[in-house]
Amino acid sequence: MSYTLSVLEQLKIRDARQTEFIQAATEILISLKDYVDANPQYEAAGLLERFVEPERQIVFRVPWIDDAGKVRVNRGYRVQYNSAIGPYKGGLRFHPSVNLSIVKFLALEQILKNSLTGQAIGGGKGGADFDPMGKSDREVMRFCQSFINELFHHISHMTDVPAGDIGVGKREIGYMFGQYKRLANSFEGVFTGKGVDYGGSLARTEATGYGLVYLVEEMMSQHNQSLAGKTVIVSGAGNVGSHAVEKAQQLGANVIAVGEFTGTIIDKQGIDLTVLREISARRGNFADYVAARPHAEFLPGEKVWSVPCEIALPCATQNELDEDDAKTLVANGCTTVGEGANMPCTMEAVETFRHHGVLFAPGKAANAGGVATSALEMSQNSSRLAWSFNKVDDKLQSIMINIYHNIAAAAREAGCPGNYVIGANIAGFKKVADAMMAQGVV
Ligand code: 2IT
Repeated sequence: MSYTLSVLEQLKIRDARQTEFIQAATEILISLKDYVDANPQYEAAGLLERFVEPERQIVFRVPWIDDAGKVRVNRGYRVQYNSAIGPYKGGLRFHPSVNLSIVKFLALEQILKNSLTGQAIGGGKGGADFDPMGKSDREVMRFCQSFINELFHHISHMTDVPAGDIGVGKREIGYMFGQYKRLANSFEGVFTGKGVDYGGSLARTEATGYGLVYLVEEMMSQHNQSLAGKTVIVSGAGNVGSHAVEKAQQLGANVIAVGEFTGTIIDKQGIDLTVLREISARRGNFADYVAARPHAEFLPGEKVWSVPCEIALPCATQNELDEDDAKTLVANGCTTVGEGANMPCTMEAVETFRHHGVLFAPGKAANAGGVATSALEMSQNSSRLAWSFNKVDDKLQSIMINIYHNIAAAAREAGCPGNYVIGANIAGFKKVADAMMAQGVV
């Protein structure tokens, strides 16, 4: 059996119950198979066995007291997966679904994503099974402070720099940064996604959604197409989804539907972002959209993928788009898909898109704009400068265009032109693998 497949088989036995992690690892290792097998120096150095094993995994108790005075306990995680090319970097997710399998899959993806940005950032990810929904600000603050009381021991601006993800935005980063600063007695850029008044970067909030659209536009332009005039649907009305809608509209696309977990809004005249954001800001019900835009429709409990479109941008969460959804999209004329979330399409869905010649931009390339801009925030913090919105946005745009060309070139070199899944995995892996080779068995 090939070296790569034997490492995958071992992993499947060792971490059999970590389904999301095995899913992500399978996609990556199968993509890397020909490349790794053609470079026997990797096997001689036991490189893949080391690559798939996190450098460190921290699992910890997070006790806190709710507003009724009751003691609550959540489980916190940080997987410090790979530091070959820079300090661990990656978000924290607060969501009831968080477990070690989810954090490991996200951290593994993050290694390759961060490598693709071209910046000096290693891969990590963390979070907790805490649900910020329905909690008061004070409860969220007490939770964040308790979370940092432990995570404090494992992070620093040179070691591991967390950021946001699902359930972790400006409010949570603020509370965590404040507690870290108090314990460390040191004002450091240890988090990204901070408020701009205390070291955050302009355009970080917009970066993931904008970056997704920049990459999709570049991919389309290389196939003599563009977003202008195209119909687009988006899942997820959070930070990534709403900024993807905004940038797609700026580039002249007609965004006709947005889906989230309670249902789907269809607005053929184009989604009104002001209305959508007003509902999000008060954590309201998306059914309210129709009150402000009576010609629109709200389909409770429906996924967005049944709405006919030319471009689909899944920006919500892992495995939100399965094989049946992919078949529906293709049958309805969808020709381009860009993943704004991490692993939103199942492997069968990706295979369906590939089989039908859909242009497909995988998340580790397409949503890298967020973490790329986090690295720009780290640069600004180190130099004690704050760049203008346009400067950051220009850099983001050129990073996304570079990522597209790098993954396209890697796909061509691998003999699979247009297969950006293989391209992204090889291009991201190569830099990390060669750095690991240079640093010896560590
Ligand atoms: O999935 C991601 O890339 C993020 N949640 C952002 C990570 C970061 O460090 O900005």
